Amino acid sequence: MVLDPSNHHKGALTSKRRSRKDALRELLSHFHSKDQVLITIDPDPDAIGSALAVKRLLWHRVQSVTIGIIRPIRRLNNQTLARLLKLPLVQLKQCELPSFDRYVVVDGQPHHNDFFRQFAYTAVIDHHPASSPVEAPYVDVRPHYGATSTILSEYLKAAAIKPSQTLATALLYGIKTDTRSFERHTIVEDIEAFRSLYDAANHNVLRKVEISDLSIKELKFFHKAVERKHVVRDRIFVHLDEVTSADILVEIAEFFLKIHDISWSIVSGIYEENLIIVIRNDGYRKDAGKLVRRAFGTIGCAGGHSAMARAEVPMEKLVQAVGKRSSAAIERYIRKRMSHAG
Ligand SMILES: [Mn+2]
Repeated sequence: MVLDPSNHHKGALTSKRRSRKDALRELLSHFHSKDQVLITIDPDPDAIGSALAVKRLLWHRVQSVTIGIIRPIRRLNNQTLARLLKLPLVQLKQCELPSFDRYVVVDGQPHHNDFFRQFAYTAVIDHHPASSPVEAPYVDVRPHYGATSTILSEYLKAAAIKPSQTLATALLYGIKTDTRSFERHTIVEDIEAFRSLYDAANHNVLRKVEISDLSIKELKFFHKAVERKHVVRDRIFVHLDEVTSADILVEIAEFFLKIHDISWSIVSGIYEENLIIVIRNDGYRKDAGKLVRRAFGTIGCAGGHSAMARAEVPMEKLVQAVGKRSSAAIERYIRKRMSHAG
């Protein structure tokens, strides 16, 4: 069955509440006390929060619940979340999968990847659009929701479960990341769930998670950036040669914008044989996107918004245009293109 509460009982609140209770009852009816349950997730914050909520819903109702992640957690923020909250996540390996009695997927659907595809799921709870029909005994897909964590918060409420601090923190972070703090794809249910979780969450942990963007290895790029920077009026330029990820360019560009009389920061580096140029400005009467398109649109791909933009130029083309590959030459080229463009 496909459950979409927005289409049912649109009238009275009581009937809406009953429908959520019905959904909960139906979900739980598919699980038995002897079951060993595996929840599979692609570990982003929304999926992690949702999986923890399902584990809580099934607590004392089944033999065991394992949360299996189908790939290692890459984002440092999410690694911090898992470490600080000591989350019980198990890395699944394709070659040695133990067998379980029931399988659940949250914040994803069976056809989303090959790993999911191999399981006969008992329950699918998700907020992505159902691009192809989902076959499972219990399906709750609500594409209009900002986060699956919101959907699971409603199940917890229907079950009269007060989430623990760990669960509330994970769900809150799931809602925050998927809605980008309510800047996109948000409905009133997401805000309601956020509000109801807020007091129970650990905001110190949340803050540390949200600012954990750097690894100790990346500090050397800050060092290099501070030493190599060129300031031209209210613009700061730096070229960092080869970098280990494009994200570090964003971190440094945002860091330089903290300098009070700097309005623009232009940080570049080479990643996977592309020159990547990251631009940030203070957003006042400026258009970084337009500037970067004018400066680099003909030689590579370039685009962005008024306060943030990015360009990527294949090194082959760059070397043709610059004549050589030296740091100084590349930096000079970027400065020249930027000043000609505006
Ligand atoms: Mn999600």
